[in-house]
Amino acid sequence: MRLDIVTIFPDYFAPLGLSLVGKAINAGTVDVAVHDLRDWTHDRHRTVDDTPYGGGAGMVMKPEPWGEAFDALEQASPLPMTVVVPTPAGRPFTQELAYGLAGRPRLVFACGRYEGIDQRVIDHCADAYELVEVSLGDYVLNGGEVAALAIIEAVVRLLPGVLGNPESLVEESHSAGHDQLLEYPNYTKPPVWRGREVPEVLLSGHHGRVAQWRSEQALERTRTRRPDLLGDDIRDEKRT
Ligand code: 6GU
Repeated sequence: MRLDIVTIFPDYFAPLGLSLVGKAINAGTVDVAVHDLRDWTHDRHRTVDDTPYGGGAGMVMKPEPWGEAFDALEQASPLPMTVVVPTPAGRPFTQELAYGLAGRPRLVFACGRYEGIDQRVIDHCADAYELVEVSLGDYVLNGGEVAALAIIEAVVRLLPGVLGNPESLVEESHSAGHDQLLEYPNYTKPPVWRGREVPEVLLSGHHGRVAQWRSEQALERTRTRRPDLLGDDIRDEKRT
């Protein structure tokens, strides 16, 4: 998979060289290029923003540098582009959307700052490429950079060969975000830590009871933290 990131803060993406994504880059599973939007400006101040038509607070990202950026990226590779615009006004990012993006050959992240990007850039991308506006949730970040990092990590770990143990993907596909339950709590050694004991059932060696306990814990957690993930029937069911 090819990833292009367009931003006025290329340094935000240094962590892509670390951990799992870094390994995927070194293995050649993903090819990442980070681009400074200001490279497509032509004035002395490398201006990327301007005041909003109609008035109001804040600044809007000018269309011209974005247009040149997309033209240049299009020229650089024949792979069809899926443009991902992180914005709190986007569609909610879910595991299902991560799987969808993981199936695309080339993702181009357009990271906006200020009050956003001139709408004509978004409309142009919808016409010329595949466009997905994505939100991480109902809160506001200062720009798309941190959101793009999160989306990239969620997508790259789904690519074939990236996770050490593909079984963990199978388990996840039955868990949160994929219409099931939150994960049960996990424990490791020692059996007592600062007076807190590991639940006895986990030490029992009784696989059937362990599985039963875990599914109860997962259901109870989901009921209290994320009732929206449960159907009305399960949500209202009497606890046993
Ligand atoms: Cl994807 N971008 C920005 N700028 N803010 C956000 C967001 C995305 N998701 C939640 N807040």
